[in-house]
Amino acid sequence: MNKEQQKRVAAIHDLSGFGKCSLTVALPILSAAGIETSALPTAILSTHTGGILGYTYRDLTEDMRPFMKHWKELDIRFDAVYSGFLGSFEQLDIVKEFFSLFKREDNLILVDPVMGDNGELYKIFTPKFAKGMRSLCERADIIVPNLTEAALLLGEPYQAGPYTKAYIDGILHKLSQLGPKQVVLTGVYFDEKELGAATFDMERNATEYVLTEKIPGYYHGTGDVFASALLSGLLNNFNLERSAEIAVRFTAESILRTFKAQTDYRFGVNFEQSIPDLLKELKLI
Ligand code: PXL
Repeated sequence: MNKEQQKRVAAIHDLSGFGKCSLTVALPILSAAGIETSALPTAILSTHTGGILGYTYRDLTEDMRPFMKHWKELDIRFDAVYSGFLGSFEQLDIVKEFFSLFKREDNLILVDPVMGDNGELYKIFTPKFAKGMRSLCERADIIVPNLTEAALLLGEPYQAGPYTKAYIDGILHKLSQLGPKQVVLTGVYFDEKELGAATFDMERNATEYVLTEKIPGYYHGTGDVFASALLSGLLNNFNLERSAEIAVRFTAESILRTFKAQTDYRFGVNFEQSIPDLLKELKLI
């Protein structure tokens, strides 16, 4: 690939108008990181579904295949395909088709298997959906689940933390056995002081932990902030471990700013004002 050529991502997520998550997080972060981002919206909601009642939900399943077909006709090539929140079994099938159509030797398929957090499924999902999501993860190069999603993918009961290294290593290995060569697990902590991510690279048989100070409270959309920053690192040619470090730092800084401002935890984190620091970490400025 021509080194001067800008990288391009296909981001397959919902658009939640308020409450920062999915596309309203992925687009600004990837764009700021210098990456062209094409959006394939799976649904349009007034807000995300996490703790906010009365949201509107317009399903866009019918539009997804025509989007995909048009992009293929235009011969658009992607350096990464990045999927997140999917609303139905049919959308899982469509995204699998998308992967088949746009997979290339040298591109990256990243699946964030958005299904739940804190041991609970998000309201719109059923346990059966987890099986479908597992078959999508089988086709990914890299997956980015939290510990709730990891348990759902593996068909195991959720375990609350703090965790042991043996438990986390076991989860990482089992997830990589599903198919992805790289796994990044979020929400990892071994004590109440620190929290972060664990990475596993199957080809190098390498496991790393990236932990940072734990901030009290639960903040919505942080999985999307993390995965978008991780992909920004990978597409700026940082390795898995360094990209995870960049993403942990960016997410933690965004959470800390939100915590200090005492913003409603459901509204998402202030990642926007961490972008200058992200760009420094990415050596873009
Ligand atoms: O951040 C995950 C997410 C994405 N999209 C929608 C959601 C959620 C989590 O609740 O509801 C619509």
